[in-house]
Amino acid sequence: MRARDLPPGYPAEWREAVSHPFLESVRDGSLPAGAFESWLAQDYRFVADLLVFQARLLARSPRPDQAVLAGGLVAVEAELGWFEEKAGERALGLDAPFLPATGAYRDFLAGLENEPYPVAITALWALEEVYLESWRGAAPGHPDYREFVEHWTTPEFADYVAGLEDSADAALRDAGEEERERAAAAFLKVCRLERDFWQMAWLGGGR
Ligand code: MP5
Repeated sequence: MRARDLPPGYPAEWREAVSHPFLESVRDGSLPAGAFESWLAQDYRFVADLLVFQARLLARSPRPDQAVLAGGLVAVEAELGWFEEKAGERALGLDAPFLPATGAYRDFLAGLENEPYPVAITALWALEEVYLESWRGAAPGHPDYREFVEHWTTPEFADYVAGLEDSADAALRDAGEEERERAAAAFLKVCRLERDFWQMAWLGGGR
């Protein structure tokens, strides 16, 4: 099993993770302001949790994966600063309480710490691949949101996701059957959490 076989293996779940009215309205500018604000604040919470997850994953990663994971960790910390800056420019608050979909994602990331490495690295690749694909689908994006589309569609971000894919592939190659099954289950769970996250943000806009 290779990481790239997972999306075509679960086409309906993948489609729901990477396409949503939220993203369509980022593209055409019809996004209700409340939906964007809700997404921004909840994603800031998510990224803070992701940083903790990645730090712990780095600590147990094999030597060949350390460069990509250490680079990713630095990027995620910088991303928190970027969120703070963007929220400040728009006078939006980032201190919203955790909504259920964000809390469910937090629990999932925490649970991955007890999963074998191949499962956790596959999940990390999957959630980054979802963002790459989702924001590519929203490109070029309405001017109000273009910098967000650009943030997750740069060649550098695509290279990072490709690096994670290589790490996931190497781990899955050495994994046993049960670990591979758990990795596929984690992929599926990421798809559902991502779908729920878009939906949560969308409903935050009062839809
Ligand atoms: C990512 C994200 C990508 N920011 N939010 C969700 C809900 N899923 C995935 O992570 P990153 O660190 O922003 O590339």
